[in-house]
Amino acid sequence: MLDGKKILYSGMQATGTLTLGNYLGALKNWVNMSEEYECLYGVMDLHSLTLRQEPAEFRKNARSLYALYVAAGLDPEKNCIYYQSHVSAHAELGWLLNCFPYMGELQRMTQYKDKAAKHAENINAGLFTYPVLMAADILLYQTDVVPVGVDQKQHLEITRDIAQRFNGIFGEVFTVPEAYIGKIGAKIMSLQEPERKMSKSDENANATIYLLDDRDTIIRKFKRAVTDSESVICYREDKPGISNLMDIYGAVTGRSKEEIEREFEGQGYGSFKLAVGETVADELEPLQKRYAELIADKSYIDRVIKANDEKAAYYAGKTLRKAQKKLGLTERIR
Ligand code: ATP
Ligand code: LTN
Repeated sequence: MLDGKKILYSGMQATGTLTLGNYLGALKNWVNMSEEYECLYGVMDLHSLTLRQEPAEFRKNARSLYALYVAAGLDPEKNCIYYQSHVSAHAELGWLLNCFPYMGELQRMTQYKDKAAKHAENINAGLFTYPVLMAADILLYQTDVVPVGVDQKQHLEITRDIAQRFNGIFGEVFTVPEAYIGKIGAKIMSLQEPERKMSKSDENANATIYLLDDRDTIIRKFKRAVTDSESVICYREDKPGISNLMDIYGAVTGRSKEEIEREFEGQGYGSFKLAVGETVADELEPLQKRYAELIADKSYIDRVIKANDEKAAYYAGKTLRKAQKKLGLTERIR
């Protein structure tokens, strides 16, 4: 516990451009929770290396991610927003923790199975031990709560298992964290194949709303969203397209399914899709303006990155040293 508040930790990979799924499943919740907790948010650039990155573009994406966190409403002077790769304790604790989970446990991870199937030409060891580095991220800061989309639930469970296994052998070193998964928006689906998750890496650009898409593009993508042949707006399992649009609308406006059904009773899909498109465009407009200002203000971003890197390194170093000592590694002579 820092300053009497509980600790919140989360992050995203610094790959590609953020989507509406990342925003509604994670980022928006981070902003809503940021007052109540002492918060740390990482730009997870080490995790991004499990897929090949083009160096110049990768560096730009990482910076863009940092600016998007801030543009979405996270204050870098109140919250610790930093680069994972700037705090070497992540890689160090990652190694120590690698010696705790069993191969079979990591083999069960669905993200690993999905990514291995998608990138059969590059199933590297980093892809396999990805969840262990994620556990290190979280455990370094004695985190109480980790807000993520539902796809990360399994990684949180293995983080808890690793923490409990370590604590069970060596005494209380790590706080055992809880996942926080929002009630709405935890799984935004593709606009073109609503049975699949909306993803940054989708090849069909119409399937995904990017946070930096302009208003016309957003409205056009919603107009083209795949739905069904009925024309009633209601939330049902056999209507994944409409249910997804209702989730999106509900996550942005805070309205319940029943309220949305009532609001659009008797109206066709065309006007519903337009309303969702306009609502999303309105929600993203201030974020986009702020983003453009931030990206142009190099010295401000550089200053907050530096201050926060140092702050993160300080807290992480404490936990790392505690873990090293408990494991019996010889302490450095100072
Ligand atoms: P990719 O799809 O390319 O693997 P990603 O979009 O899942 O990447 P991550 O960095 O892995 O991006 O995820 C960042 C955060 O956004 C995580 O908390 C994740 O749970 C959440 N998230 C990602 N996609 C969605 C989605 N479609 N709906 C809700 N939350 C999501
Ligand atoms: N695996 C996460 C990104 C991530 C993360 C973390 C999230 C890396 N380390 C620590 C929360 C806490 C993902 O969203 N794909």
